[in-house]
Amino acid sequence: MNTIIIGSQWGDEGKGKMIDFLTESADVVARGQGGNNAGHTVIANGKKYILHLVPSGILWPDKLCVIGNGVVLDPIGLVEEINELRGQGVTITKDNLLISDRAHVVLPFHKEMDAAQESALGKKAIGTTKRGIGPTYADKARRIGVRMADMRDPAIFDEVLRRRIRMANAEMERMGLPAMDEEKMVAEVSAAADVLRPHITNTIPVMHEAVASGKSILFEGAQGAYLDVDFGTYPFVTSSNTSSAGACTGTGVPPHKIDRIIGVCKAYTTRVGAGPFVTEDEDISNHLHSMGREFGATTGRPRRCGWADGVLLRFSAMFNGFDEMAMTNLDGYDKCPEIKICTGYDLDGEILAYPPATVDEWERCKPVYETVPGWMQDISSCRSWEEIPEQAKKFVKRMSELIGCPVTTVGVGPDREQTIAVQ
Ligand code: 2SA
Ligand code: GDP
Ligand code: MG
Repeated sequence: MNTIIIGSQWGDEGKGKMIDFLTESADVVARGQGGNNAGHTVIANGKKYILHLVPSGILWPDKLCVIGNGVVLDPIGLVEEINELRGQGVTITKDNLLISDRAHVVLPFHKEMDAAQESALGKKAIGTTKRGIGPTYADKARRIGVRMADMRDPAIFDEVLRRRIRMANAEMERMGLPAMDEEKMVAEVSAAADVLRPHITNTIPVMHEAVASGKSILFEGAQGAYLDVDFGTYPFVTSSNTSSAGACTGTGVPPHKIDRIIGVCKAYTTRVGAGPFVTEDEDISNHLHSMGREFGATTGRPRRCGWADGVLLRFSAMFNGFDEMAMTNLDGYDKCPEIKICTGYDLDGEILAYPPATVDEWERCKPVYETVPGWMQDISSCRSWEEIPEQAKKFVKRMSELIGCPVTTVGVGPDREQTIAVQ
């Protein structure tokens, strides 16, 4: 069974937790896009782990983790992450963590360029994580990128790195930015390359051999569907294909080898960074933040919060091809006497069933809500569908109808055992 897991909203739906939940029955866990802008929280055995580049499968013994060709990889960031995980007792070796030789490398100047573009945009800034993601994918598209394969031979890497840094410094000068210290950058990046070198390989045959021998692969999506550079709230998006198709281009596994696509959604909606958000609501934002919830796992920024959005999820299910949906954070509504569900977008008097294409139109959309009663009780200790209150069950069923695919699990808390199968 080869399964793709995709965030169906704007990221942070709880993919890390769902992936961890499904890893038990998987042999290989692979990432195909994004970089260390991602933050996946997993709480296992009472310990909290936040993963950025390393696939969540690393927390299980005997699982193979693959960072695919579609990922943009910050070598310094990855070494830090590996060291942190090792400090928490996680075993990471060249045998359980493979890195594609085709993955593009995020260099320190990419982060500077990311920050510079954000400040140049002023009020129109995207609200990026400033991890250099956009500039690195731009290098890939401009065909001037550095790839992990270039790291294999230290002498060649030194040459490639210096050439790219000099080009970047010329570009920085044109942008009116100070040049970066070439020697310092070469030393830092080369030190990280020395640590990562044993992990670099052609991961594509590894994936194909896994498929051929009947092993189960879990494709771990990062960010969310509406941050997809093609389908999202462009230009308020990230620079990769966060939707299901990105799993194939990002790992080299062909589409017909995929058996199942699972969307992950929150019972409500969140977004971090700027851009349109039709169901955004100050009351629910304040309510969730007051409980210490909804802060960025990478940057610590408070996430914007809003009501459940059927329009968003219906379209997401369409372009991702969800077979089923895993709904997390149902417990976020425990203290809400009423819950609003958005069933349509009102754009200048016309009710849209799907989101519009431009930010200008998105921003003019008003949510059409239906209101359902809440359950007003703590559901975090529920461990089976029978224990879930009737009003919560009705909410989940209504969401399934609106999305057009079944919600098969609900989350009532961040722990591994707080995921319940819907009956
Ligand atoms: P970027 O840095 O170029 O990818 O930013 C572009 C947009 O993509 C959003 N983005 C994210 N949205 C949600 N979660 C992300 N990961 C972290 C988390 C975020 C954090 O897990 O909480 O800690 O702030 C993530 N990564 C990128 C970003 O907000 C921009 O809207
Ligand atoms: P990801 O990027 O999709 O992996 O999600 P993040 O880890 O960035 O954010 C999801 C947050 O919700 C994390 O703090 C999780 O621990 C938490 N979480 C996931 N599922 C649930 C749930 O069902 N209930 C509660 N209370 N928290 C959850
Ligand atoms: Mg996250």
